[in-house]
Amino acid sequence: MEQTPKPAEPAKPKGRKGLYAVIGAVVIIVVVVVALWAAGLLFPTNNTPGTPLNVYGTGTYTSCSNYSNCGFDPSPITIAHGTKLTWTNNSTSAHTVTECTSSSSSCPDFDATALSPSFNSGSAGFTNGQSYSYPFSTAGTYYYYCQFHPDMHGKVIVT
Ligand SMILES: [Cu+2]
Repeated sequence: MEQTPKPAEPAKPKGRKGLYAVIGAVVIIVVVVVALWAAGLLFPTNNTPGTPLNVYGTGTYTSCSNYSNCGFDPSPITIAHGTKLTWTNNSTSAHTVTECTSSSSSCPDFDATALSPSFNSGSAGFTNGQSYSYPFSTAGTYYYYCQFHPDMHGKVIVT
């Protein structure tokens, strides 16, 4: 009987071990993405409001001092990690939410601009009716201030 040559089998990708590694990697990626999504850390720029924080102010700010005629309320605030805070400007001036040193007595201090803050609403600030949100994923105590009115300062305790 004549033997017909078998067509060459397609090359196996990388064997079963390689396949399992790929499947494992895909599963891990899916789990991480779902976990981040559940924690609200994915798509942080969406419009879902977080825990509200009032940025208030009256007058000309020439004598702006926290807890009298301008500031962040409530402060301090205690939240669970994974919670997003949303600061809303209800005053007539622009303000910033800018992380600063971890010492309450020196926050804000005059070196705060050198800190490379981990959260910062931006040097342009946000104006009346606008909001700035930041999701806090890591437990700790955070301090922040307003770059325009350094007497405005706040504290966030993340558990
Ligand atoms: Cu301000």
